[in-house]
Amino acid sequence: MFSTQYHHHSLSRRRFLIYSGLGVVALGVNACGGSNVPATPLPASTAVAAPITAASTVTAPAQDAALTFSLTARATEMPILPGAATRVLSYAAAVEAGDPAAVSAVPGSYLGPIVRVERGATVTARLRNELDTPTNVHWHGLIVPAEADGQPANVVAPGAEADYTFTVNNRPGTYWFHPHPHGHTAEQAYRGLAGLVIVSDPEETALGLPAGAQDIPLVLQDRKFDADNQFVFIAGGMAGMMDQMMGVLGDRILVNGQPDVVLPVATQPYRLRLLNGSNARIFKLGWSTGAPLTVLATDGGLLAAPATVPYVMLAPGERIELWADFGPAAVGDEIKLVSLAYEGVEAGGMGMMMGEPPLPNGAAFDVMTFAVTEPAQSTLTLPAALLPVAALVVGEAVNATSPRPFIFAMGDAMNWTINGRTYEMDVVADDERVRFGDVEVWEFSNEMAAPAAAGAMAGMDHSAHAQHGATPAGDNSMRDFMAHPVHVHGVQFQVVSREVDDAQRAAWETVKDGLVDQGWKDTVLVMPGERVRVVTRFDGYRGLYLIHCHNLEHEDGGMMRHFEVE
Ligand SMILES: [Cu+2]
Repeated sequence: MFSTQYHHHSLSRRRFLIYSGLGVVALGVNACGGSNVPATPLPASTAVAAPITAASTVTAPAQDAALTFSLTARATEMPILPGAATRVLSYAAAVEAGDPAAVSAVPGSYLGPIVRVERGATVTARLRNELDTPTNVHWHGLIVPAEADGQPANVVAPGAEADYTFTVNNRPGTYWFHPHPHGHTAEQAYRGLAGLVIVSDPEETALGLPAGAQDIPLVLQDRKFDADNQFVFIAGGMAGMMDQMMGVLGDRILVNGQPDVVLPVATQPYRLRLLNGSNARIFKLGWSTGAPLTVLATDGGLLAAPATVPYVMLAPGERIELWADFGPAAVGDEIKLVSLAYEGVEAGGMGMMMGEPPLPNGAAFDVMTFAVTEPAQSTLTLPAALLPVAALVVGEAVNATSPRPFIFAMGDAMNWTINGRTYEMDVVADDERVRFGDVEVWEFSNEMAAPAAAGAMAGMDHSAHAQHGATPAGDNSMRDFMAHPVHVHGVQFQVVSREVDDAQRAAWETVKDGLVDQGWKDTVLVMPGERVRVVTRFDGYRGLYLIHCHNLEHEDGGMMRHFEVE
């Protein structure tokens, strides 16, 4: 039974306080842009053939194989734009034991490596920290022991090294890894530290999906560059305050670390593995032809059957795999992967006053181009069925009728909170404990104000916003405008339901058809005013894990909590 009660907190005064704290008096909350506006190209499109297929031509090692590789985090520089090279952070990797082909670099990119393993393999990653700050490695989406999960409490000092050892138990799919030191995740990831783990197994191989050079990982990221081609992480002044609140948004779209990517393809099907490795950018991915997208997999691997959707929402941390058949295209055709316009996630008039980012969330832009350069004969056809997805039944949950609530909201001090709390490295609250083996329903609510703050403000009148003219219609007119991609460590979950507040519904309608919820997920986009229920079974490992927002500025800003499986 889904509760229809929505918490109409008295948010108006709170919003006023937040913005007046930023020196903003009046604001409009009209979201920018219309939906499904044709994408416009970014300026300065110089065609670069991305050297990304070469990395995909490797076969996975045998099942039950052991793989040990070093992962050295260090500062280096990389040519990205014409002119000066860009100072980046990057992992260098080398296989120490096992199949040397299991770990491959992404040529010419700060990203990588790509690690290919079969389910059942035992992996040891040896992190060497050559940065001047502590770092660690989180294996996003992989269910690994808590001590190998790369949590903020377990960091590796500069000059030190540490091993992460785990067995790969996940379903075939696309996973990734990145640093997770508290307060520094956003900057380290932004400056380049991220790689992929691709899991396969014999059942998947038997499906005969596009493989080798037709199996292409594509890491989507946005970056901001200064006049000397250097990454701008958090800008100064008002723009910097915007970055801290909204998350860092860049106006250049990079695919596998390259701008303006034009990928040559032949007239045959491809498997595209997309990761949104951005800090705060949320893509609404579509084809420039207007054709629907065929989805093979989401975060937790292959779906039970391919799904056809008009577009795909891809929030930071999420992965999606597409079947892209260029068979019907002609040599000479160029087909773009674009991000379409959507609503609900920008601050509208406030953004204007504070210096709206050049490419705000919700704007339309090109992501990359597929240039059909040669004919090919392919006998591959899209399988009608992929891999079984065992449905978790809500009725089996220990809390089927009373989901465990997680309220994602801004707290008193303009900080980011979950259930009114910010991250505490050594604390697990009583209501953050889970019994090993239990099935639970969790509810992620995206609200404007944290519960404590909202309670304290109950009964306050609305004169503040009335006096300052920020009064679109109605009591709940002071809308939440932040999306929170919620990531849970140590599990994969299934989405049970989504419900959205009436005041946010119109904006939500511009994204809802791209929320691919039918498979296993580890990161779920929770739009403004939305409540998402998920069900999961805590049968991986005992110990401390994390739930946090994967907008990395929100995460570093405290929107993260432990939970303990015990
Ligand atoms: Cu967030």
